[in-house]
Amino acid sequence: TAPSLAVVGVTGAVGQEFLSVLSDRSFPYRSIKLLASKRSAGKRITFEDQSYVVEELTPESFRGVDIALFSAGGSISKEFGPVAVECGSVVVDNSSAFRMDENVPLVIPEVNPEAMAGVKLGKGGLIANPNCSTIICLMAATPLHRRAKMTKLLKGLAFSDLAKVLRMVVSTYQAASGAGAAAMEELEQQTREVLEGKQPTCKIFSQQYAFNLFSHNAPVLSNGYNEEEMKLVKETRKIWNDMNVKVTATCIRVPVMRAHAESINLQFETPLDEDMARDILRSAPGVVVIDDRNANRFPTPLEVSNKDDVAVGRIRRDVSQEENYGLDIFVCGDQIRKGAALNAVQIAEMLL
Ligand code: 2RA
Repeated sequence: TAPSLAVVGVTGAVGQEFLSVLSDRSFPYRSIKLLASKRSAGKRITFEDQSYVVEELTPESFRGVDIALFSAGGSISKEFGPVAVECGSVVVDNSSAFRMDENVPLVIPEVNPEAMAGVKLGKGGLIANPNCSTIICLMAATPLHRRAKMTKLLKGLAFSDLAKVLRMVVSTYQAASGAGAAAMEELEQQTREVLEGKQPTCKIFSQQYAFNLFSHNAPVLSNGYNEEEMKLVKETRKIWNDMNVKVTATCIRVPVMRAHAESINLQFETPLDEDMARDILRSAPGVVVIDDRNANRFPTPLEVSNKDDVAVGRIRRDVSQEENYGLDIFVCGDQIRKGAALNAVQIAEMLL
């Protein structure tokens, strides 16, 4: 029988996208519970032509729930995730609460589905959704990291010649949606205010966002990186199961509504030329290549917004590195969809 579902944080940007994605993909369910804070309880939401009343999240909410999709912040996940697992639910958590827990799989279905092999419906379990900038980055970088090995094997080179990414340098250009619906509203409001010559209203961010950009608003750590950058470093190593890969990142918040853009530089263990890279990306799941040099047409946030696929372009050999040992690419992906809700629903689909 179809699973019973619960969506925790249903009134947020990702919560709403969970519903859109579940419907778009005709996810099978026998019942669905829409859960949110006391403040949102009582609201009515129409989902698939049915009217539902949002219920207040309580420890009893998960009785009889097979799959619970969480996107209500780390503290809610920490408080209610284990309660849901105790009730026998499988939790797919979009927060950062459990991502680095060694017992919790951190999964991008197109990248490391094997990581969640131990989680079964009916037994209870917890799977973490990676951070949006990690998902968008690895959707493009992994096929190159992994398929580079296949390429070598296809050419019959020795197993020991296997290629892999030794070092990845990522610069992100992150959309307002990553800071929530209120940040998207603030960007829109500030843009109007600035155009009308008014003082911009700054509530979510401490500085003007419209016609500006700034270092990501996540707290800065003692090593000078912010939490968003260290998520990319740590989550990549966990997802690739490679504690030696060198990753560094600079995460920037830019005045774009809901799609992240990322410039990625890759250094390989053995050569991978740009034509091979382009071919690999063309056949990579969940990836579309937009790489038209003559027309100067490459991925843009607007073009990927509300779409499932991550777009890759600017595929070129890194001229600062030895012949074909380095590659530069530019990636755009919808932060709310593939960066959060779609990835989580795809994880849920793997439980069916
Ligand atoms: C951001 N990655 O874009 C965060 C949201 N999860 O700020």
